[in-house]
Parts: sequence; C-alpha cells; structure tokens
Amino acid sequence: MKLRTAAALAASTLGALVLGVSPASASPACGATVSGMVTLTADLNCAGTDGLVVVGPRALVDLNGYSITGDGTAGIRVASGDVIVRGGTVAAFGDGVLVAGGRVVVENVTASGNIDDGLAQTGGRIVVRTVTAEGNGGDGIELYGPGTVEGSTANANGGDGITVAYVLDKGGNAAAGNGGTNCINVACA
Ligand SMILES: [Ca+2]
Repeated sequence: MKLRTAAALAASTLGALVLGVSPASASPACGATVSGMVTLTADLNCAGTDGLVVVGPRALVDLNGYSITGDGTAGIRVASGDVIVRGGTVAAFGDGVLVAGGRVVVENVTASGNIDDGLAQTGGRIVVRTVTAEGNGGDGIELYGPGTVEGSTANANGGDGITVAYVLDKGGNAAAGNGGTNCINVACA
C-alpha cells in the first residue's frame, strides 16, 4: 500500500511535470492570450485580431481538428514558454503560426492561404513535425532556428517552400511548386 501510494504520487507528479497541467479552459475567443491546456471545440473565425497568443510557462494548444481563420497578423503567435501546438488548420492570416519565443513543438498542423508565411520562426527553439504549408503568399515554412524539422511538406507557396537557417533536418520533408526555392538547407523529396 505504501509503495503503491508512492508510485501513484510519483506518477501524478511526473504527469503534472510533463503536461504542465493547468485547469482546462473553454474553447478560447479570437485574440485571446492563452496558456495551460487549451482545446478547440469549434472552428474559430477571427477578424481584425490575432487568432491566439500563446504564452508560458507551459501551454498545450490542441486544435482538435478544427481551424482558426482570420485576417490578423498571426493565427497563432507563440511568445514564450514550453508550448505545443498541434492538430488542426490555421488559415488566411498574415502569418499562420508565428513563433517569436519559447521552446515550441508544432505538429500535425496545416497552414494554408496565409498572406505571408505558413509557419515562421523568428525566435525561440522549435520542433516542427508533420506540418503542411500550402498556398501561402510568402514562404511555406521559414525557420531561423535552433530546432528541428521533419516529415513536413510545403507546396504551392508564393515564396520558398521550406527554408531553414540553423534548424536540423531530421528527414522526411518534401516541397514542390513553390514560387521561390522549394527547400533551402533541408533535403526534400
Ligand atoms: Ca518569410
């Protein structure tokens, strides 16, 4: 019993550390600054604002298969913290996902039809995994690093497809039909 209790406590402590659990919030409003666990429960149609601004210390933004659409400067702007953004679509903003700071994982996200870049990193550290960027006016995925990129695709963007500076290529990336160079510093299929 004592061991079991200790193990349960250890497990729950570990869970809290790994997930950074905060009380779950309801589906956020356009332009909201969010942290902790955020799960969309409907599409967000935003006009005149950013979609979501994500800040630390920890955040998990699960798009849950939904989309954030609008015309502000960024669909999802990450400013700081240990952040995961996953599982949905960001469309028709200035930049789709803009990472300006923090330690950020972006996975299973589609960024399409944004005026500038689909996914842009200007600061912080980023892990890009299974991101699709298509039909954006600027670059599909533009990363200044440090970080990694893998399994991602950029097609038919106005600028470059996948362009990275100090980001490690972990493979499985692809790009075609972009207005600039399909891939810079990344091996693409
Ligand atoms: Ca760009």
